[in-house]
Amino acid sequence: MDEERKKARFKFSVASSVNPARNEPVLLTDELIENVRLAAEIGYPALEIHVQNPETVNVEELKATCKKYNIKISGIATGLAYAKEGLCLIHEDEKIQREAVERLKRFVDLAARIDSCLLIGRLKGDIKDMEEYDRWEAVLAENLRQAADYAKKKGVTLMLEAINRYESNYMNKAGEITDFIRRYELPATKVLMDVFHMNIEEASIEDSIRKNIDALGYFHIADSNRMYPGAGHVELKPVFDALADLGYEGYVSLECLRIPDGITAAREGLKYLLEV
Ligand code: LER
Ligand code: MN
Repeated sequence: MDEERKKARFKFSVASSVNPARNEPVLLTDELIENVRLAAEIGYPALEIHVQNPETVNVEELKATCKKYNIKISGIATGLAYAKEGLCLIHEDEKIQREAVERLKRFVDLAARIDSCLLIGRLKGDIKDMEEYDRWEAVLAENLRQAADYAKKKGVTLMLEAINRYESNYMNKAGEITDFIRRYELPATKVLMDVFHMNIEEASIEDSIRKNIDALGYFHIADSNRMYPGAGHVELKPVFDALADLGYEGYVSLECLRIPDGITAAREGLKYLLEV
């Protein structure tokens, strides 16, 4: 697979989590170290890790395993801290907002040690009362700014994800995330685009990539049904052509459902991506 890695148009990665929920869109679900080995064996140059608490990660062991298998950690997804503990950057309880910011700082520490970035989606929470949109948007910006200032000092980038309307009730389009980052002048913060969400929210996935390319930092890939790319009906070739034409050099990471199973989906998805 090393030859395949070299000729790939993009740096591909695959999402993983230890013991995920049944419908969590991650493909490798063993222990962390075994997930690194599996990703390398399948042919991925990188692994995305979904982590609830960064302080539970054995960093030295992870670094040694990545070195052994010549693999990088493309990104650290933070959404489990919301799903499992309810941490949220716009929680009505300010104490929980502070806990969410502190957790993000610990995630930044981990990212700095393993030369990775943070993926932030569900931690941005839902706005309970849309009449108070401006107030909560400003709370999100101020809390993110604390994490982003800290990240900047440590050389880490925060990737803020545009998530579809059924999972998040504001900033569902990539352009809205770009606009938010610019208006609040958040340092070290970029946009995370996810084809699954874009297929629901954007008029044209390619146009949205073109318009937001300067802010784009990380890319999640799945097909229309959130199965591995090639298993649904999104026209993916124009999406990859747009990314390539615009010189995108970040990661393209498979964040898909385990159908028919995680390993098969990881293999089939990579096979498709190397050909498209
Ligand atoms: C996270 O990257 C994401 O895309 C969410 O839909 C996870 O459920
Ligand atoms: Mn995603």
